[in-house]
Parts: sequence; C-alpha cells; structure tokens
Amino acid sequence: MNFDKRRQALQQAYDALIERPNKQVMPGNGIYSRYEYPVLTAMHTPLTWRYDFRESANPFLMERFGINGVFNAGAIRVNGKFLLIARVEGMDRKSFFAVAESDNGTDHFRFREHPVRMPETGVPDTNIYDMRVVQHEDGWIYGLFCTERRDPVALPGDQSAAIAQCGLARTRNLTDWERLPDLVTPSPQQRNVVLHPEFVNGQYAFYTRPQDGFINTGSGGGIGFGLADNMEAAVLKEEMVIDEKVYHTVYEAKNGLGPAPIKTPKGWLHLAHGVRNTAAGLRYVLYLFMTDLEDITRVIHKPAGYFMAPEGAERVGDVSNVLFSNGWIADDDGRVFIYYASSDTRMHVATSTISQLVDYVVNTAEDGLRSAASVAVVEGIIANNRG
Ligand code: M1P
Repeated sequence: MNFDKRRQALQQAYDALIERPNKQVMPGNGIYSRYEYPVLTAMHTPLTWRYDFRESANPFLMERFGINGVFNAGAIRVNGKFLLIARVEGMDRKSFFAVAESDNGTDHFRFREHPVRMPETGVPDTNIYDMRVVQHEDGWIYGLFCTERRDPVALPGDQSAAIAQCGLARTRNLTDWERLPDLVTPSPQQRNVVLHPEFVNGQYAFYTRPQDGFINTGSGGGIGFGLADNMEAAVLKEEMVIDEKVYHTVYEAKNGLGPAPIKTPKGWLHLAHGVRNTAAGLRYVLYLFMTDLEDITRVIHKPAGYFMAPEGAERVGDVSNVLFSNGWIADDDGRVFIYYASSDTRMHVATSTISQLVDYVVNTAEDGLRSAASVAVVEGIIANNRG
C-alpha cells in the first residue's frame, strides 16, 4: 500500500472508532448500566502522536511511538463537557496524562491535540499515573496522582524497588498545570490519595492509602484520612484509617479510594477498589460505601462484597482480572457517570443515578462475614417475596 493510501486507511479507521455510537447493555441489574464498547482505548490516541506523517522521514508510515493502554482516568465536568484525564501508557511503560472530551459522557471521546505537560518537582518523576481530579471549594481544580521513583537505597541488582508518593498539581483549564510539592504523610508509601472537595474545619482533607512497601501494604493499608493546613506545602501530620482491610472480604489484601466522594442528602458516597489474592493472582473489584455528612470519617453504610467486578472481555488485559476507578461525574440531573478501567488496558463507562446508588448503599445488606449470615440474607429476601 502506498503512503497516501495507508494514511487514508489509518484516518478512516480512526474516525470510525471515534464516531462509533455506544449502546447501553440492557436490562442490567437495576443498580447501574454497562455500555457495549470501551470509551477510550490505545487506538483512541491521536494518530499525530503515534505517526510521523512526513513521507521523507517515515516512508513506511510506521508507528514511531506506540501506546500500550489508556486507563485509570480521572473525570470532571467543565463548561458542559465530560472530561477524562486518562493515564496513557506508552509501549516504553511510561505513563502520562491526556485529556479526552465528550459532549454526552458515553461516546465520541476525543483527545485534545497535546498530552498534559505536567511540570516536575526538583526530584523528577520516573512515572506518573492515576490522577484524581477534584473541583475544590477554594476555586482550584486539583490533580492528585501517583509519582513513582526508584528507591534510592535499592541495591544495584534490584531494579524494581520503588517509592510511590502523592504528586499534587492545580489548574483552571486542565491544560496549564502548576505543580505543587508532593504531599508529605506519615506513611513511607502512598497511592490512591484523594482530596475531599470541601474544607473540613478550614483545612484540606485527604483520603490516603498508607502502606509499607511498593506493592504490599504490610502493616499499613486501608483507606486513611488526614488534614493539611494548605496545599502549597501540604503535610499530613496524622493519618487515621477509616475503612480497613478485613479477613475474607473482597478487600482483604488492600483497598484504596477511587474518585472524590459525591455529596448526597444521606451522606458522602464513596467508590473504592478492593483487592484479594487468588490462585490466579490479585483480583481488583469496585465497592461503594457512605460516610456521615457531619463526621466524614465515619462509615455509615457499606454493602457486602463488590459493586462491580470484571466481566467478559474486561477480565483480560495487561494486568488481568482488574477493575479500577478513579473518576466519576455526578450530573446536575441526578445521573452518575462511572468511569472505570478494565485490566489496566482500557476505559469504560457505566451509568446510574444518585437515587439508585443511594438506595443500593443504604438497602443492601452489610457483610455478615460468615456463610450462615449470607444464607440469612437470602432467606430474608425469599420470605419478603412470599409476602
Ligand atoms: O494493577 C492494578 C492496579 O494496581 C495499583 O493499585 P493499588 O495501588 O491499589 O495496588 C495501581 O498501580 C493501579 O494503577 C493499577 O491499576
């Protein structure tokens, strides 16, 4: 195929992908609806990032920069648009952020022309990923993300020891970012840090995930909480665990908060991921819980088990058997758009409403932590159906 024909074929395939309508999968479970197609994949990244279209420099029109996956996106609604701040991972294993926009939140997501040029601190990031994007009541949009660097005390033979910390940045338009110093916490490793959207007693409130090692939480783990006086040099002097790991649950190995919580009349609605170990490796699922409007560290409702788990094609990818979410959007009309990644590879959407999610969280039985307690729940439903 000659250069021009190949270029045309690439463009046609790309346009068809972006223009493909997405369909709700019916009838669903009454809690949320999945959609037929992912909303973002590696193939959604602009051709101009991947190909050099100068025939003299690239006569075979080959990919010059390959993308491995697009996943773990933060989400926010700005000026009527649904924006995803995706983790784009190149074939070189490095991740960076890029903003994709859609008018309706379920299809036609298109990346902006350039990826995010995130400024660095004095200690350069080796890898940045998983941004939680929060419109704070102070007026700024904050991005909290994991910054990973090689462990400075790692032995030469150990090329995987790393330190994960929470990087902080703020913006007004998601294009120009001001980098702030990394969050300082009592725990040596941090991932999955989230900023609460409102001040708490005049302070900035953070949800954390303290852990001892890069992969293993060790004696740490659970979803933590702490307060900082400011964002320009944010320090959490104390960290308390508000949602801990529990034996024989879907979050027995570790857990972490997803996006910033949504305020509802009944409490703050939280979306998190829970991890357990299996013979096939770690399994990541999503769960919901609710905290008190007055005391935001108090969990008041927590349904048993998972809210969403990998299904069908979602089960397979770069890191299989993983659902992960760090972005959702509560629209003014009560709809909720839940953006989740499957198997560290691609982004999906599920839709629900505040009413449905609150009903699910308040009226689903909590974990009885024993098989007999689960049978009692089923028996209760059977009895109610008999009337
Ligand atoms: O591979 C699954 C996920 O693993 C990590 O999550 P956690 O910090 O809870 O272990 C993160 O690296 C995340 O990006 C990834 O999706």
